[in-house]
Amino acid sequence: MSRLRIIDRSFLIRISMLFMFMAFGVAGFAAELKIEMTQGQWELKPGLSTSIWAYGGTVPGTPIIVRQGERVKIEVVNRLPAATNIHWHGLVLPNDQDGPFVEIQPGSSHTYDFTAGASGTYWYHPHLMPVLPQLDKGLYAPFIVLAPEDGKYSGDHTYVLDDWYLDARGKRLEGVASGDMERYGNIETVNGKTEEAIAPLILRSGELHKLRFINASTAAFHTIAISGHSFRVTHTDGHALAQPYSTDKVTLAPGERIDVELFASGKEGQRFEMTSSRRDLGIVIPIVYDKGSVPAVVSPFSAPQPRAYLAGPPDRPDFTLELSSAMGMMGGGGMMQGGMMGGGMMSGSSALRWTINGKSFPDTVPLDVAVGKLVTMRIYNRDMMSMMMGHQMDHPIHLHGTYFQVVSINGSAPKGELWKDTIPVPSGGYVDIAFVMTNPGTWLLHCHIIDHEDGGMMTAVRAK
Ligand SMILES: [Cu+2]
Repeated sequence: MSRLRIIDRSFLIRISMLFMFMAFGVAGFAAELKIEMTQGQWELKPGLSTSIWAYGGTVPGTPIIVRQGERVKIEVVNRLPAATNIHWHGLVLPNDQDGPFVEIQPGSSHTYDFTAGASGTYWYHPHLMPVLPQLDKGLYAPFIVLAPEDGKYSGDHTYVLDDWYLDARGKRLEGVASGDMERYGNIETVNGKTEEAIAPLILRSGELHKLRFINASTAAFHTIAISGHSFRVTHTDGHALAQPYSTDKVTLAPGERIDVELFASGKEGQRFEMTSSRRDLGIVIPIVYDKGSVPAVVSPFSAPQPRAYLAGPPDRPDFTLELSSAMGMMGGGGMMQGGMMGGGMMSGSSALRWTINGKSFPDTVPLDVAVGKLVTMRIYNRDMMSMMMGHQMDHPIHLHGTYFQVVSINGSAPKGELWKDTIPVPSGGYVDIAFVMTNPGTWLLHCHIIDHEDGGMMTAVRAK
């Protein structure tokens, strides 16, 4: 088991990342990177450590920061006691680089080799079923593709949100908490730290900072509010908004990312904070004003040209999916090792399974689409059983292989074009999405609440 001195190692990784970026971070050149997946210990705050699986020994794991159009070669070495793989969430890649169908056995390595396309905030995590026991132990990290304008901000900060289900000494608790149907934590972290261990954001009056929020939780939605300021939301899931908007809080479903601008309107010596709506679980990011001020930095963000596939909900979508749940045996093998075991979900030999059009993966019916052709899809969240059990929830649906336009939420078009790769389908409601698969292959569409994904709420999209 790797028990390296995490802080020193983390520092070295960040320095070597910086060197890598300086040496290779130029369009046309390749970024080469080696990531070891190891077991270890991680300090969430002084006096509270827990066992982790991690990319490069840290939580979040080694951040990958490249530029648009840059070739990326990543050798991943599996020093974990289980087979695993990496999915590059949100990146549009050739099918064999996407991850889910790769298996990296313990002791072996695998090299991913692809070109980073559109700029944006992405992330990476395991995608070998069951996903929950791996992602939940800390296997996640940011993947940032820089846009030219990103360098014009006073600072560029990534905040990866997560939750942990631990006892008072930091030991992982198994299954789900009493009364829960998913694995929710009792401690929440930002960038692997909770409470007083969270680093403050240092601002100077007049600066304009870019903040990138990533929700790496397996089930928890996170709402982060800011005091004394507003966020200007510029990107969702890495895609620039046609109509950026201001708000004092943002909510992210599992898998989602939101980029905001933060204008430092405060004064030297003032203090503010960004807090979770579940503040008592530990996420409070102090905002501290440093000495002095700078001339007000103007936003380098410019809204993209319109590129909508559709103006409103389609009359007859190509595909209609209904998200639900059912009691009964899972299809396929090995699916029940996920979050539902040991959490009171088992009832004799049957269990709650999560379904798309009445079936659980791998028995779901694959969706056949043509490469380069527009596909319209309506996704209903009609989970009557969960509603009857007082368990209404949105299902954040993630599509691999491309991104999609959100055409409607409950029949209403969003204000301005909205492009995403993960969309919460509201409880009792529906969303319309439209997309074009640009690369052939078998891709996955699934709920990013990992208990639901492992429990069968997933289907294949076969692009030919
Ligand atoms: Cu779900």
